Amino acid sequence: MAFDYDKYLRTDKMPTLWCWGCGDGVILKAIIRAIDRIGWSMDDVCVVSGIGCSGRMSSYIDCNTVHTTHGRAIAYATGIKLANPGKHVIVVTGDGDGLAIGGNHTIHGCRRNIDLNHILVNNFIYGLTNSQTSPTTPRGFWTVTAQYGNVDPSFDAAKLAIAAGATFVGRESVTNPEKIERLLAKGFEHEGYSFFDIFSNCHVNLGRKNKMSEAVQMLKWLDSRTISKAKFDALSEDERVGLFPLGVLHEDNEHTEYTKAYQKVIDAAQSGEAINFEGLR
Ligand SMILES: Cc1ncc(C[n+]2csc(CCOP(=O)(O)OP(=O)(O)O)c2C)c(N)n1
Repeated sequence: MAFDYDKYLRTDKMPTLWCWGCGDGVILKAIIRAIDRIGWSMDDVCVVSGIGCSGRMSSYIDCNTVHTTHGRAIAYATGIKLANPGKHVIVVTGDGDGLAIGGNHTIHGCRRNIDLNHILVNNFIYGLTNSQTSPTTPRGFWTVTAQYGNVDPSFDAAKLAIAAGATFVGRESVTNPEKIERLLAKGFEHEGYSFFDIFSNCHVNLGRKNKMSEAVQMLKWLDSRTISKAKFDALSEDERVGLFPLGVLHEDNEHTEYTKAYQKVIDAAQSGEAINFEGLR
């Protein structure tokens, strides 16, 4: 039987505002299937997003949603999670939203290891505002702010999240929707900061100016840059250049989740006794 997406969607908001063939729709459906797979009640889920094409994600999912300001989704989500530790918070940002203007918030969310599920829709460009360079734009690509070709080195968002302290980090690409679903389901169930670097296609505002104006051309390009973690690990340093491993890249169940740690502050404030830091990792 076909999957009943309508059960989870604000159907009155359809069709979406995304361009035809945009990877954001693939990610939206994968989020819904991952929630369904693990059986979360939509009353217990809050989707928080920033501003950008990807920021529209919160408009379409029928649960508690907050469409916040550019670069600040993690700050809102942190407040929501601290006030409601028993609820499930999913944050959706773009690569500009989550790594440029909001890069600061992303690294500190990771450092705290707060139980947020951060989906970075990585389309390598500022999509909504028509093609400005983002922190993940590959070298040499034309953007409206790098008209001779982008000279900046780019971030590996997953490496950044791991280094900053996220305790679940994975990457998938819209060329394999089912793998995104499985990765999300695994990370959603992880207690701590789960960071998902999801490669997506923006053939309209990135591809068009870089000889990939069709969605399929961009999807082939995504496939040419990605490889399973197992295969990646078997490559030499030189062979790894320009390739991004897919799958679960990092998982650590040792470190204390932030709302659990923060409960000690609440207990201390209520009892008047000093915080007992024992047991915190
Ligand atoms: C404070 C602030 N600065 C700039 C903007 C303009 N702005 C809106 S979305 C965006 C970038 C979107 O790119 P990205 O986050 O990569 O998301 P995408 O649209 O590609 O999904 C910018 C610069 C804004 N809305 N608010």
